[in-house]
Amino acid sequence: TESRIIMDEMAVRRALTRIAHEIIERNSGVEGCVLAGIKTRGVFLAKRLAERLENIEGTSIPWFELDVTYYRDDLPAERREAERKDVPVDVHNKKVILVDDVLYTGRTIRAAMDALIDAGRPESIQLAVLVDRGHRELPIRPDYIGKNVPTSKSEEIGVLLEESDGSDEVRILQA
Ligand code: 3GP
Ligand code: 5GP
Ligand code: MG
Repeated sequence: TESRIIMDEMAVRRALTRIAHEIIERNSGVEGCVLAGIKTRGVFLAKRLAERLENIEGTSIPWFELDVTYYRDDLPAERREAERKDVPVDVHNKKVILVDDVLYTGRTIRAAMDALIDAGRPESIQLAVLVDRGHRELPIRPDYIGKNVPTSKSEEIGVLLEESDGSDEVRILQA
């Protein structure tokens, strides 16, 4: 399979730094903001954004891991029930910023919004993604985007992060 690097370590780092500044500008600071990292790699990105926001603003910002398996519309009911996890942070009246590595159909984000709304009533929900690869199947759009990568449906975005893969790199893979 063919593959090509579209973001190297510096590009990933700069994108996250830019997004941190955009979050601060959009929200006039970070008061009342909470980051929710979606399952595997979104969690590492949320943690990194929280560190940047804290460095820039000088106040700590809560972040937590969100597992949306229970809320997906494409799993059998008995499997979903087993996967139900609690949201560990009070999201009521908070500005919750969802963080994921790749945005594709939008179904994961829809599920994440369900999980949050079940857990409380956020003041608002925003979305930050490292890569937007297009092909939405729902009316969902990100507020903060690391890189827009137009793809065909047969292509895939490979995301490597230091925490899980030993280095930072984003590739486009032709299946
Ligand atoms: P992540 O660890 O980068 O978040 O579930 C294991 C991985 O597979 C997760 O990646 C998840 O986002 C990813 N994944 C789940 N559904 C799809 C899909 O439809 N397409 C692709 N390419 N990856 C998916
Ligand atoms: P969705 O289709 O719901 O937007 O994406 C489903 C999940 O799969 C999300 O967590 C998203 O990050 C991940 N995903 C979708 N497409 C890709 C891809 O091409 N590469 C990677 N690494 N993850 C993807
Ligand atoms: Mg993901």
